[in-house]
Amino acid sequence: MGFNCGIIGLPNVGKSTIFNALSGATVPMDNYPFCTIEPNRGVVPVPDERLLRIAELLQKPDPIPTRIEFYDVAGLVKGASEGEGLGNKFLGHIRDVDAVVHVVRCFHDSDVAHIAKDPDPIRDIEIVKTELLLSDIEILERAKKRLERNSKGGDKGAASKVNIIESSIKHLNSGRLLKDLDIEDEDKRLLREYGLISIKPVLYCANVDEGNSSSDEVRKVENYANNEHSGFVKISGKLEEEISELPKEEKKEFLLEMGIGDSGLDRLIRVSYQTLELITFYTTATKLQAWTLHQGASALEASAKIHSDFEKGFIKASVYHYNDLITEGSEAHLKEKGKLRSEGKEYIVQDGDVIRFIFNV
Ligand SMILES: Nc1nc2c(ncn2[C@@H]2O[C@H](COP(=O)(O)OP(=O)(O)O)[C@@H](O)[C@H]2O)c(=O)[nH]1
Ligand SMILES: [Mg+2]
Repeated sequence: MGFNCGIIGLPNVGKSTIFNALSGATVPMDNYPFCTIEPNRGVVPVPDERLLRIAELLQKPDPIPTRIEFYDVAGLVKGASEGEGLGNKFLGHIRDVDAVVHVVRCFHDSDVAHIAKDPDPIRDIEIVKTELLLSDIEILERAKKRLERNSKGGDKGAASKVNIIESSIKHLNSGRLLKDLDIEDEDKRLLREYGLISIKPVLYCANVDEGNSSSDEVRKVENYANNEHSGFVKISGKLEEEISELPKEEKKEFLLEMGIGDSGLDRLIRVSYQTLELITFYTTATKLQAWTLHQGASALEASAKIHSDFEKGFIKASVYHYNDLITEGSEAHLKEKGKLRSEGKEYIVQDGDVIRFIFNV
């Protein structure tokens, strides 16, 4: 399955509006539109300039973009971590996502109810964050009790796990997300087994009034995101929803008129992709196609994305980089200049690699 982002936030902040806008996203990949899995789950193609340039240079029509899934998680209420009705279910759903897109209301509209009269995005962020932290603390407290019992029963590994859990709980109690806890990768892998939420990457999405996108409030959210090492993107949900409902031709015209070449949605999709620490590589064998990998993945893992036969019978990968293709202009020139390399299974795939797998089954 692909990578997915859960859209979360307080009620009435514009989550569903943004999700609906995504379902009509204005990406230039007409043949691969939004695809709905369930009413609140959908897959969007990732806008990719490089893919279009490669298609031009290699004369490969109809390239296939890579995709990312978005999931509109029903609103969170205060007390969710105490397991009250919907709240608990909400937290359960976020446990399944790879990254969290946290929508923050920065728009002003007295017709749309909000939890408090005065808008205060940072307070709103912290209400949601507190529930996530409390939920993680509860999970870890339970795990700790279990491990302590096992430790007494003679399980030698349990004691060191308890240490990791204790420092995690301390970190959470100081109001910080587990994703920023500075521990060894191995220990982080251990933590991942517990279905924790705050260990996931976060992207704050400021939903702003159209035309007033650089207010103090928005800057505060951006700073907050930076301090937390989280992603940030601003978008006007309502405007994007309106654009997404226009017929295709009008959509392009409208974006040009407004001077928005790059729609907020494209940015949202792209930044989500970055937040997930994903990279893109390309294959050109039959069709030109973009594929998604985790940063640091090997050529063998890349081959497995395409076909299990590639993985089983992997011999080598013939690789060049997108930038070199742009510089040299064609694959023939790349070869002449020696920029076409042969790599083995262990090769760490780079964002922008164009790969041909050579395999034997
Ligand atoms: N003025 C304004 N209203 C918005 C914006 N985004 C969403 N809304 C409105 O806010 C209300 C709640 O939006 P919705 O997307 O359902 O919020 P959710 O509860 O977070 O899913 C709806 O009436 C939307 O039309 C925006 O950017 N500006
Ligand atoms: Mg909603």
